[in-house]
Amino acid sequence: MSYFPAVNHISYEGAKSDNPYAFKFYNPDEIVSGKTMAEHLRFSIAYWHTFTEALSDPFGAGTAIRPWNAYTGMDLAKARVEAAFEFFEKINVPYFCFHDVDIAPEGSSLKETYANLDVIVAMIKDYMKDRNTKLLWNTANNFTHPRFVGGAASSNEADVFAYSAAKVKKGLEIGKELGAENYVFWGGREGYESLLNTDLKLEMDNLGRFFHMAVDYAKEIGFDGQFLIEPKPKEPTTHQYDFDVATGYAFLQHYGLQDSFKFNIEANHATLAGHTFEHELRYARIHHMLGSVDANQGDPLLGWDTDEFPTDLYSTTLAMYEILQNGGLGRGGLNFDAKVRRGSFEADDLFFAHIAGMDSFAIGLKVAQQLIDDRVLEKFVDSRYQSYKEGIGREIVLGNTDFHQLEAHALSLGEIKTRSGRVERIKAIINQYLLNAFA
Ligand code: XUL
Ligand code: CO
Repeated sequence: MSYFPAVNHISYEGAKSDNPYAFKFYNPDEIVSGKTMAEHLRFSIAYWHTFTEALSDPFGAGTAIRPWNAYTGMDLAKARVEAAFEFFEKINVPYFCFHDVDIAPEGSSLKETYANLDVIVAMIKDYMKDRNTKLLWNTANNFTHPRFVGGAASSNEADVFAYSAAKVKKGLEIGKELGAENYVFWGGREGYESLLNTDLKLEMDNLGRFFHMAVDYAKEIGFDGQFLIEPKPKEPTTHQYDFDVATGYAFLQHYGLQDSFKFNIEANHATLAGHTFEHELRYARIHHMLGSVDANQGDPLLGWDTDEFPTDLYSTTLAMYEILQNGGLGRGGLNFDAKVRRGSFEADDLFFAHIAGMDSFAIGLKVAQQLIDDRVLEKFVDSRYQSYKEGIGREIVLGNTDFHQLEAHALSLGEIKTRSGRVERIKAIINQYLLNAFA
């Protein structure tokens, strides 16, 4: 049985193609600087958005018309697995990601939830055996059920802390079983609404303890996936503890966890934090903490996490610039933590959306590689910081100066000359590269 009978394997047809079921720029086998596009981009599909999402919003019911909608319970979970693997193969994406509750329904007890998971995990494992699909990461949904009203590891209820630990323990076992390359911790409701009723110190200490126990358990069972924290500044809570990469990195260092974690950086979370996507990628990269990416984009006119498919070429280019400068994503990938709009409710839209995202990152990859090859940004940055390559600047970066010496230098100066930042010139050049990359 086929869930998408009208769609065949999506392949590359080039920039002139008007076939909506074809890639125009993503050519998986094309070599870019020694690696294929597929190897660079390591695309992944988010199970929750593509196979579980009903496309509801706070004011309206779900609109999604899905070929598996006729099923319920475990039959629905199984139908979704069948549909998912058909989709992965047709769209030619090598990885997927899921939360525990995305793949199997919660039972009336934790034991029953485990049993449901075991059935579906066995089915997924079976599907993975003779296909090319791999698990980029899995995670625990410790935020949707009402028990998580006060958080999970940072809940005011110790029983919820324990329950959350049990779900992560099971998640690590599943990750090991399916060969996950990473395991993700997104803070969910790890944060608070009001300081008036919150023991901030206890909550953060508990979060630190929780992560240590997760690291210990992974070691115990030989799960070798990379642990990733996914920062987000707000939503659902007003103050999320993993606000952004800088805050998360300080947290990890404070609790002695910095060697066990990297970051999973989501574009829309970056912009919610008042940063650009590339800022978060850069911050993680320069600290050797860039692990993986949730590829999406926000709506600058809305103040929440809209999880749109990435189509902004400027953003994909600057993101790929950071990823290439990082030497790639290692065990990470570009996971489309993105959903079709509520008005794009047909199953075909799932294909169109992923094609749009994959083509946008393929363009970003090619343009970023050309910018790097021509040292476009490096030339501007080098000349802007020239003053640190000679004279007093060189002494400063070598650590050879103190305030006495610097004061003496300052007193000897006439009027200080500064240089233009040239931002408009740089942006114009990036536009030229964007337009010329496929000319
Ligand atoms: C929520 C979000 C999550 C994480 C995984 O904003 O991004 O879907 O990626 O829990
Ligand atoms: Co995400």
